[in-house]
Amino acid sequence: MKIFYSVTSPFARKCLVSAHELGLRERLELVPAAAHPVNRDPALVAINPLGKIPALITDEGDVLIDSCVICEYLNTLGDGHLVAPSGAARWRVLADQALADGILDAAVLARYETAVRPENLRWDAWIRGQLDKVTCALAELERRAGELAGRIDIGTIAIGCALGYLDFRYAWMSWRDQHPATAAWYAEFAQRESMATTRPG
Ligand code: 99T
Repeated sequence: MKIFYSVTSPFARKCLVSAHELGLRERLELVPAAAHPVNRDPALVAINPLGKIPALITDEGDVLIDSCVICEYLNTLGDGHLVAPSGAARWRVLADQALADGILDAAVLARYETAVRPENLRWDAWIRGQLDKVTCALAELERRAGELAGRIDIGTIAIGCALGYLDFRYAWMSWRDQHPATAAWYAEFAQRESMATTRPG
């Protein structure tokens, strides 16, 4: 299988961490890709019309896009322990993934607003709105941090990748100061080999 990725993409990291936890990491060939919302990479667009990473080409030649879809696929190739098959546990895990991905969607959009958009076209209120999503989601995570202990699933992997992205792009936020329970959980989770070997940088 080939995965189009970049070391700075938290969505691609979710897939790499999932593959590692499922014992599939060696089956993934990493293809670096330059995803950009404006300067779209034609080689990537040929695989994924959205021009986004991650994108996966399976051994059968099928293209799968979006980290949630790719992680579900990897989960079915492995022993399936990252997503509970049914019941309340399934919805908890998927809802946690959605919350973490929502943090990432907002954080990546705000990042593009400053890193990509010309300064004279920036809209500060819009950036603040995106970052408020991050703030509100972190508060919700802190309320439920006690439920995360001991869980290795697509929900906790996504949360770990979201917190890692905040450390990488938004170190100035110092999110740990207001979220000690989340910080304590993350300190342990980030030591997993799957997380340590995929740290952005
Ligand atoms: O928006 C674009 O055209 C290019 N952006 C991406 O490909 C980002 C890279 S994160 N990926 C996504 O937005 C994927 C979202 C999708 N729902 C999924 O796969 O889950 C790069 C962040 C950075 O380098 O700071």
